[in-house]
Amino acid sequence: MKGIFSALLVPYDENGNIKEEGLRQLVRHNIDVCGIDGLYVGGSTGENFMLSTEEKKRIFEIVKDEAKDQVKLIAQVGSINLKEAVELGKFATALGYDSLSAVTPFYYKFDFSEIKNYYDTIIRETGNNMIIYSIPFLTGVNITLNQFAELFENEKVIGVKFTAADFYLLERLRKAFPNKLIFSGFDEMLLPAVVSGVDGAIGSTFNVNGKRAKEIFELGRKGEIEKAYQVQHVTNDLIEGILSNGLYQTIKEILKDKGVDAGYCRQPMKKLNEEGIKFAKELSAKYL
Ligand code: HMN
Repeated sequence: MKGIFSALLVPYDENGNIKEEGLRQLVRHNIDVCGIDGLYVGGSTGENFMLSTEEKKRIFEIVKDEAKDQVKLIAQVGSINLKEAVELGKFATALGYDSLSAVTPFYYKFDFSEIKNYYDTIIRETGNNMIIYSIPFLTGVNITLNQFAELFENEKVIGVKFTAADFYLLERLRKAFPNKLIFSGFDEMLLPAVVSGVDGAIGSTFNVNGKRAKEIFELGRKGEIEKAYQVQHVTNDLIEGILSNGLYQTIKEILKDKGVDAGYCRQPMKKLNEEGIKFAKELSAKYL
């Protein structure tokens, strides 16, 4: 459970339905072309929080069926409907997912005892391992070092997906919990995270830029910082372009350029206009 994990995109057709064949192609592209170590399924990148329970299940099913045991699979099952999270967790566990992950419950201001109960419930009901998904800039939920310590007391909480630029907290976590898995979540800060000792990274841009991410990860771990930064600089030129044009839409357009039927984003996310598509194709030609 270490290394570079793509936060899997999901291709949707013009009506927002899952493009099953495109999803299978994308799984293959990640494994065969990008050479990633694992897939994080059902995350923000999969547009998960806009889907029905049945759609989320279908995605878990297709991905497992296509990837088999070739790479590690993490199922993000978090939902502020705790019953749904448990149902999805049981489903993914039965399919053979290596671990679950769940976003911190958001929207309402849940207190820490409620957050802890949410994780303990999913773990108790599913029996699977759990990776806390912490992404404060989207959820507004900040977990302190002491609160992480309380969550980590449950031995089934094997780690955290840490999507934040708080390198002080990251350092404190690394020192305090050498045996828990820490995955960084911002692809543009991969190298600083690797230097801070993360075990891996989970990111959206790895769906197209997985090879460079692996290089950064491996060079960084060997202490070859200068070389690693060269790769991070090119990566960030690409990411800067992607972010300026529309994150998931642009990655999907790049994937189409590479022959993957990556479809569109689901509404309310908008489509790229002609100019945006052209720009994505230029990024694809220049960087990938
Ligand atoms: C997920 O839940 O799908 C991902 O793990 C999220 C991941 O951390 C990405 N964050 C978001 O998309 C909000 C990053 O890969 C991000 O897309 C990238 O660093 C560009 O900012």
